[in-house]
Amino acid sequence: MSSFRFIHSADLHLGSPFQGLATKDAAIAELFIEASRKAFSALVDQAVERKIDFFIVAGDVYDGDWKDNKIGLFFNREVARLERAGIPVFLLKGNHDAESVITRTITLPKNVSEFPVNKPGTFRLDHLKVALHGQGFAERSASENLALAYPKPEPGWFNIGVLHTSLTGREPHAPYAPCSIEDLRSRGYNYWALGHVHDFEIVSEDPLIVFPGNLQGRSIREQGAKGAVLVSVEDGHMAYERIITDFARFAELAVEVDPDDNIPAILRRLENTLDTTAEKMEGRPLALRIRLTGKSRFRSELKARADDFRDEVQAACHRCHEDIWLEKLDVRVEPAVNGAAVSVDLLGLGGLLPMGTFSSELVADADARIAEIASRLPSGIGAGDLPLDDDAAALLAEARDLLLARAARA
Ligand SMILES: [Mn+2]
Repeated sequence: MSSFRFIHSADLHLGSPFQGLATKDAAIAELFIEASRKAFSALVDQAVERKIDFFIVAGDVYDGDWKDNKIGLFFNREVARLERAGIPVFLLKGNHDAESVITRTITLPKNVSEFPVNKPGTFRLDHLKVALHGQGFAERSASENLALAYPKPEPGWFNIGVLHTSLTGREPHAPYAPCSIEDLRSRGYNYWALGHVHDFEIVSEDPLIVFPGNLQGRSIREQGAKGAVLVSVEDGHMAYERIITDFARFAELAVEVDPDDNIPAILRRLENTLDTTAEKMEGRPLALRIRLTGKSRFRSELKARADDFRDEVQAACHRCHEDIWLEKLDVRVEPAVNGAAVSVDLLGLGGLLPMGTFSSELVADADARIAEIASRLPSGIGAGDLPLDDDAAALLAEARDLLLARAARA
């Protein structure tokens, strides 16, 4: 067998909507919006610099249908750089850029080969003795086990299966092209280049079955370092390394407050905890979700002054590092004493608001309203299990507490 190197990437999601930061700073928002494209450009730079032999994208190049040709022009420009470097590119359509989903086209350079969507196809690199097998998605959802129909391996060659799948299920990813590790193993290939799951995962070492994850985190659901995988094959022996490509990062931090912490004390406590967060950034801007937990005597003050408090938390982040941006402040503190109930009784609101657990009718009604809102959100945002990041009961509790805190101040 010959020696060669290739890059396995997936889930570029070019054109993905940006899911927001607490900051209203347009320049910072732009930096996060641009990050997905910059991540792909950085990966192309690496491919050219390291003189790899071929490049795989295992589905979801695009996040959805293009609203104009801008994203197609961008992709063409980048893969044309690979063509000028003599690097072939193999594309597979995933659920987000299935044949039926993308209605516009831009002619791509000749180095780009795309797997068929109606049956599995094979591309051969004769000089390397490498065969790539794959089938893309015709429709947004693929419920059949595509892997089982993949062809027999080319004997004596290095065989790669390219597939967009969630295997036997990877929450919260939709269960498309379901298959087991045994199904993949049964094909007798050397490497499985998977896509669809956005976290990096080595599913199996023999054969090597890999999810590279996406190139850039796009929301708080996609935390930590993101990138692709570089695979080196020397006389049949495989080695892999991650190439980290993200330009901005998402992280979460939970801080437990003390019941007697007033607002300045909470901010000091937060600042002390934030010191370790800077390590997660590795030179990148960080979108940080901060969750405050525990009990507090100052809870109603926190709720009533939510906007000012959020800005104070952002300021505390910037005192630790100029590039820590608050993605969301999630205040989950419980009252240290039952202060809220006292103020309710004073105003005579006690009978109007449900104070304990909410009735199932109320939760069902809230769920229906959330589903209605989620369906109107731009593509992708409402697709998760919890489109508004919390379940209906938590959102109802938040609304009730906000009302009570405002009433207490009135
Ligand atoms: Mn996908």
